[in-house]
Amino acid sequence: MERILVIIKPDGVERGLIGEIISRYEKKGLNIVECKMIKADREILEKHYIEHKGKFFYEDLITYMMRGKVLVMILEGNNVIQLIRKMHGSTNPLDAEVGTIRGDFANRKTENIVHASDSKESAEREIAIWFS
Ligand code: FUP
Repeated sequence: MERILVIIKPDGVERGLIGEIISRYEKKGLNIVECKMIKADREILEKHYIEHKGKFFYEDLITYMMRGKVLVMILEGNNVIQLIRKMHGSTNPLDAEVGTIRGDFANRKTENIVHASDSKESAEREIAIWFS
């Protein structure tokens, strides 16, 4: 059984999109097996976004992720990583297809509503960070 870490980012929470997003996962038949709402601190975000450290958008990304609460979830199921990433759409909202979460609700790259692990390895790494 495959697992994935999903985060509804501060803009998703602020804009009242939690219900809409979770409803999409449920309608798709995906299983939420863990869920918590927290205000992430710099330490956890630095671990989470280690691959982006030093990039031009890194500081803006960390500041944005700390500005409000996030909803962190683990979902489980067959091919759940591919399914969720398809439902979220491309990182850049200009490329995200209408019908995807980012395609429907995001209009800029940094504030793009949701995060999802991109591989089995990153899912296990991220789950260990957020649910240790
Ligand atoms: P994703 O896997 O779609 O979450 O995207 P990445 O891991 O490539 O990027 C992580 C986050 O960094 C994105 F959600 C938004 C932010 N980012 C920018 O702000 N600018 C960029 O050019 C690339 C990523």
